[in-house]
Amino acid sequence: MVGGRIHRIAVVGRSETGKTLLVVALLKALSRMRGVRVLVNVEELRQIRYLKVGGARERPPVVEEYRFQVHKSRTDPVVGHIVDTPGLQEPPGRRRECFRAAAVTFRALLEATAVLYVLAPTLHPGDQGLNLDQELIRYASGRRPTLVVVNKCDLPGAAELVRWARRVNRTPVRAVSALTSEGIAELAQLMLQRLLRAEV
Ligand SMILES: Nc1nc2c(ncn2[C@@H]2O[C@H](COP(=O)(O)OP(=O)(O)O)[C@@H](O)[C@H]2O)c(=O)[nH]1
Ligand SMILES: [Mg+2]
Repeated sequence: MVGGRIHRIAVVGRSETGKTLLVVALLKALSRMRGVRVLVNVEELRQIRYLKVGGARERPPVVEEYRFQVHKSRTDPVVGHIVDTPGLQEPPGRRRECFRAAAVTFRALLEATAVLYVLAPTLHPGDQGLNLDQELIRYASGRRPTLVVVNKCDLPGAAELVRWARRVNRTPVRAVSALTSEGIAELAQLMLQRLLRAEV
């Protein structure tokens, strides 16, 4: 194991940016990579997609962790956990649930060894919430390797959001679509390189 520890990659961002669908897409991409073993099977991924994508507000805010191993050699697998967070909910519907979701998300952020920060073009420059995103990206990237992901690149406004994200922070920014899989294989590879420092 590199450094003998488990790598915890927290997937953080506002609700409805597609974090859960992105986690499913990344796990699928990882499972197709040689030397990577994902401890969630295709049927379970289907279930996660069916049960957990969309409608976040109806569920109790908890984190879900998915494990994978990168085998650079037989004897020293790198162990990674992808931590799907409930996210920062808005607009505040049920306040209690929102605060709980935020608390759970912040705890995952604090415990993470690396961060995938997810934005989506349903948010847009000028949107007040982007100030919070920017603060959180700055906070995360000052302490641990961080990648900014602009999800939903199949929707209009993604290119503008990528330009905004590149202007306001120094971490790498990647545009992907968890829905169409565009950019997902490359993101999975980059995640192993930059967040785990484990190339396969
Ligand atoms: N068009 C499009 N929709 C997406 C994409 N990723 C997720 N979604 C949709 O966005 C909504 C929220 O997704 P979800 O994964 O639950 O977001 P989360 O709250 O951040 O976990 C769902 O309706 C998804 O189908 C994408 O890449 N493109
Ligand atoms: Mg979710």
